[in-house]
Amino acid sequence: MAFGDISVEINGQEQAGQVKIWYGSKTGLNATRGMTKITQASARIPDDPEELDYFGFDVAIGDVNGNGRAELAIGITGEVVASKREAGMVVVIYGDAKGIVTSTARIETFTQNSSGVQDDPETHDFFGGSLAFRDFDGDGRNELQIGALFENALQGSVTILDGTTDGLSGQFSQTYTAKNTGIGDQPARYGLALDR
Ligand SMILES: [Ca+2]
Ligand SMILES: [Ca+2]
Ligand SMILES: [Ca+2]
Ligand SMILES: [Ca+2]
Repeated sequence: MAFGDISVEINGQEQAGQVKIWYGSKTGLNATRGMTKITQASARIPDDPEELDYFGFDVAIGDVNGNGRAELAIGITGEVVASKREAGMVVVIYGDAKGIVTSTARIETFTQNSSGVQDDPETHDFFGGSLAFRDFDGDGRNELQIGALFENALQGSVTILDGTTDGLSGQFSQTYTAKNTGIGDQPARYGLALDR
């Protein structure tokens, strides 16, 4: 189970945000293992905690490479990308036998500058504002849906990255917007709620 908490002050930076992870056990939450906290100050997590980063604005858990270990995706909607304020970024931490351990895990970041992700980082895109894993093609590996809530004057967009044996791939990614799905040119905030 993972929870995002964006109201927390990290290293003196207000609303930098953090994510708390509790592991399960046969009898409920694993109290022995306790809670793990992840922030942008954690080992090997890209960038730093900054004011209004909103790290953990949304979180999602799913297995993208089909190895039986869950990955953790974290939205950082307030992150500055290419000098654009609140363009937003997503961090994916791959799960392994130890769980989600940032000091050793494979870690990837996605922005609208990443290959296969349509559009460009712009001010107030809020990329990563909604996240969900779902196996759309039924191959046993989850695709990751990423909402950019305020893309194009609040119209919103959703990008889907393919789950492969090598992890998430932008190669066959698709981006849907309010416009190209027939909702039209209006502030629909397309992608605000994703089917999990
Ligand atoms: Ca940051
Ligand atoms: Ca996995
Ligand atoms: Ca954009
Ligand atoms: Ca799949």
